[in-house]
Amino acid sequence: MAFFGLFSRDKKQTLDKGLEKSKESVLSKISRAIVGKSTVDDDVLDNLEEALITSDVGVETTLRIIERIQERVSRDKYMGTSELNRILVEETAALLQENNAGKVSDFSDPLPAKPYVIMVVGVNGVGKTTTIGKLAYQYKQAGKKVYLGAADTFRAAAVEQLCIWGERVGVPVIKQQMGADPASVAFDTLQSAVANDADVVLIDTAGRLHNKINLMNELTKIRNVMQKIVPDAPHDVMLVLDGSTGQNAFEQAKQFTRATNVTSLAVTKLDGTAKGGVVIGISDQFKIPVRYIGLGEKMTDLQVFDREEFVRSLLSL
Ligand SMILES: Nc1nc2c(ncn2[C@@H]2O[C@H](COP(=O)(O)OP(=O)(O)OP(=O)(O)O)[C@@H](O)[C@H]2O)c(=O)[nH]1
Ligand SMILES: [Mg+2]
Repeated sequence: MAFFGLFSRDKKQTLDKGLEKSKESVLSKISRAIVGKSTVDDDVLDNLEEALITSDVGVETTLRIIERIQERVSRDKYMGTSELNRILVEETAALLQENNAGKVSDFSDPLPAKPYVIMVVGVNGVGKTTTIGKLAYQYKQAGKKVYLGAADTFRAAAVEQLCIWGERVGVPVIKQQMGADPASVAFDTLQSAVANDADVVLIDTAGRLHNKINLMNELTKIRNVMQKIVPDAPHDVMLVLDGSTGQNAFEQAKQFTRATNVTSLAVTKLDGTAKGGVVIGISDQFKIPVRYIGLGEKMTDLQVFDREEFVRSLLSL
């Protein structure tokens, strides 16, 4: 079987490198789970359960994985521990596949609307602006015309930061002064995008969860105002989560998806953390698909999330 058929070598190397710390951590826990054991017995499964939970996979998802492994072990009572890793990878990948059918999309795929409007949301510092910069780069590389909207008007530095990304990637940024009405910036952005025949619009927003009601009201207002220009905008509301916060990212996803209509997820900062297992839990537990993962600060450090590749990279010996 060609697992890496559609997946270039480069991409796989970036993924492996980005997940290095998480992989080291989870595999050392798994090897401790089986030390001194030749067959997969209840002790081994208990230890494996602990290894996955402490690797931020989350309790519910871990129990689902263990249950699947148990089922296989009950069919093969003398299953050796040497087979455990292969079975873990297979069952975890199958679990995620079950939950989120559909193919992995790519930046060069045709978009379902023009302009296709993506509103990016999430709490402070999770990587919204950086993810927008990386997405702009990828879409541009794929030959699409991109517009950015600086609707985070909360801080002057926020507008500036998006403008730096715009210059770096070579795409226009629509902005107003700090403190301006974010909905008005979004309106301007869509107007320019439509007038200039843009393919993709990415709207940056401020993330202040300490004032949740205001934040949600602001997002609703941005949405309503955009619809005056593009009636079905936003086509995607992308929630950005900081993967290095582990279970906290999970909690944020729960809260946000309850409060606003999120349609996709991006999990950032998976490089330099040992908590990458959280992506498995998030991908299993939320009906909303994880679409992108962030593996560093550079514009090339973003990947379309491929469940099977991710599981293989993180969990394979
Ligand atoms: N290592 C690493 N750093 C990242 C990644 N994504 C973002 N960052 C860094 O995280 C920090 C915050 O990123 P921003 O993009 O400014 O986050 P934000 O959500 O826009 O933050 P606010 O605008 O303050 O709400 C920056 O220093 C980024 O370089 C990633 O995938 N890996
Ligand atoms: Mg920002």
